Amino acid sequence: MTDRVPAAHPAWLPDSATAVLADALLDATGPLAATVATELAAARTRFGAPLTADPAAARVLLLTLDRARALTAVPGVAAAVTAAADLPAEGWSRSREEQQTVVVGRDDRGLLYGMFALLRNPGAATGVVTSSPRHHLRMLDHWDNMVAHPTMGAVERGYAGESLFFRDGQVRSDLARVEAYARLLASVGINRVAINNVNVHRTETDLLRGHLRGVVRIAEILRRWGIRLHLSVNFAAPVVLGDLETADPCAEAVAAWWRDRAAEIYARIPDFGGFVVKADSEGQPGPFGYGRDHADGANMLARALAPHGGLVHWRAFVYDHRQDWRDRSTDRARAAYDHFAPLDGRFEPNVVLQVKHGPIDFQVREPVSPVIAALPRTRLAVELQITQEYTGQQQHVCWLGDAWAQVLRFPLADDERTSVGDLADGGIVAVSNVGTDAFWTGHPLAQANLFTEAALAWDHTTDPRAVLQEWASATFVSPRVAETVVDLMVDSWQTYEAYTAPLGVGFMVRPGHHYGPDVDGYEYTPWGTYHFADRDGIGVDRTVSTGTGFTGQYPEPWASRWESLAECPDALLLFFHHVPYHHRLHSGSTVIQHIYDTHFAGVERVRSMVAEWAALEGAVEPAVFDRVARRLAEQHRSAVEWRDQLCSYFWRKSGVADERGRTIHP
Ligand code: GCV
Repeated sequence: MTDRVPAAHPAWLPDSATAVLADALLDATGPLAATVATELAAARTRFGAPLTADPAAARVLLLTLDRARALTAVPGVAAAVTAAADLPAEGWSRSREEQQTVVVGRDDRGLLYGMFALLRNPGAATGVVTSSPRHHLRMLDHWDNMVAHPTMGAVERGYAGESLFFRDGQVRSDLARVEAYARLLASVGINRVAINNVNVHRTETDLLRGHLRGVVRIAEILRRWGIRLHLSVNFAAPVVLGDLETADPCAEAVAAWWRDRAAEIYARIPDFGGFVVKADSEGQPGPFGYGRDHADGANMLARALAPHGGLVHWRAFVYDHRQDWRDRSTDRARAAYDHFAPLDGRFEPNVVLQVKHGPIDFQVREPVSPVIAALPRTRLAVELQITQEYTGQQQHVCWLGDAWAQVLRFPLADDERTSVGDLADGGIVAVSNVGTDAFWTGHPLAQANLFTEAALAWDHTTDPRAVLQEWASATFVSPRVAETVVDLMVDSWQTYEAYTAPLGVGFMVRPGHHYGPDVDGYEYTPWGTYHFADRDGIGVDRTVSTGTGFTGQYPEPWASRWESLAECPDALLLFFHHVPYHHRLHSGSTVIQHIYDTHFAGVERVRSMVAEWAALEGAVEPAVFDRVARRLAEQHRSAVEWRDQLCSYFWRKSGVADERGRTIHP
């Protein structure tokens, strides 16, 4: 038996899965009922099952709650109705008996999600199950450019081909792939997509107006799958597009300009989601240029969108990217809190502050961002990165489910019960890892990251490893293949961390593209990303007592725990403290020995991953087998490079030999 990852559909929804819909009966209201009907029609065309009009005889019943209530005499319906009645919007229930499966959506969107859950797992056990989202905003951000950027390409930090939406400065004329993508996203419950890069260059600035016709075409497709479209906007758009001489958020002409844009957009896209804004960050324009603050900027845009029901996602990723590396008191980790915490309470209700999960930038390991607990009167979304910028760029297997679950479950608030996920009342946003690549994500196994992120955005308390299992079983028909894939992936984040970034230190990557090791690559640059390794030790002192004071931005108990060298967990040690190489970790090892041991162990683990995959030859479709095998070979090569460079670097710096006498290049 072979497995396949088809290009036109996500691997977890092969055409064969839709067979279950061939003899299904639909009775539903709402705009998305038409989409469900199309799925049924496609399944019938393909599998040719007879159509039954008798609900009692249909093997599968797909109902919205309002319709289901009239059918409670049909076996299974009453149980599903009872289960669905108390669910929030977008939820669904499923009752399954030997002969019949009933899916009831709380609304049409819930029905769509309930239908896809059935497709993903057509052999689910009998009984009643329900599912409903903890987050109503489940959004993907695309960092797609309309014109390929000279250094960043068509998709900034994209590792899966070109943009699905744009080509040569235009919205693509053929959007068939966008339709398949929207279906893919609906199948895992994503309900909002920002289609363009937060770094908004000249051509993309005109998506608001000159390219609006194309945006409308994309929005129409997404709408069919329950997805609202958002645009990233250039804060200086009124100037860039040549209409005004200022983009001052407090100038009435500027506010009026944005009101006009909003009105124009909503006239053509009534369910438009809103604007995403990267302002005063890494060279993007913003309110600082006019002596205003971020609340002034965000609120001006929010007021333009409010009459239409739109949102402003205002990013908190604001820091000084022209820092002097000689100045050890300035700490990039502090920046977002210093800028935004004082603004709590000043934002309009339709502003969502979008905060990266860690204080620096999607490193392999960071503590959670203190900003997430610092603005209780502000709607806040947590931003994750599915695209593997710092985690192997979809060349390496690096399943991030454990990492994200740790972040989202982290009890950050000072009551020690409220998790990061609970604090994300503005939803979960993630940077997409998808492009025109035949497998969608470059590395076929990177599809698991998209699948897992969506599951955690739906409910951050979900067990990520169960999600990985579900993805593997839905993707690979053979249980042996699915089992091997899970085994190969389940600790792949920990493995990646082992051979790259020890103990919470970050940015030892090659500058610019961020692939591969370069221990001092960022050490003397203006980007604020330093490790301060010298002959005696390594790490950033971010304590209040002797360092940058960053630990003081956290609520208790975290402020004290991370301030204390004795209590700080090993995994974050070098993020918070500068310590000598011989410092003894909680694990019993020293810092220097830990660096050597983890790097050697990480490479060994990659070697075993290569072997595990090789054993599947013949059991997996050749195109998938080859793509993964080639990438695993690159992962191994790269892991060896990481190991050798880091071990040599720290041996040379410290002069401390490896206790185990392994080969370290002098
Ligand atoms: C879209 C990091 C990335 C940039 C990205 C930025 C952001 O700095 O390297 O490519 O820009 O984050 O999140 O805005």
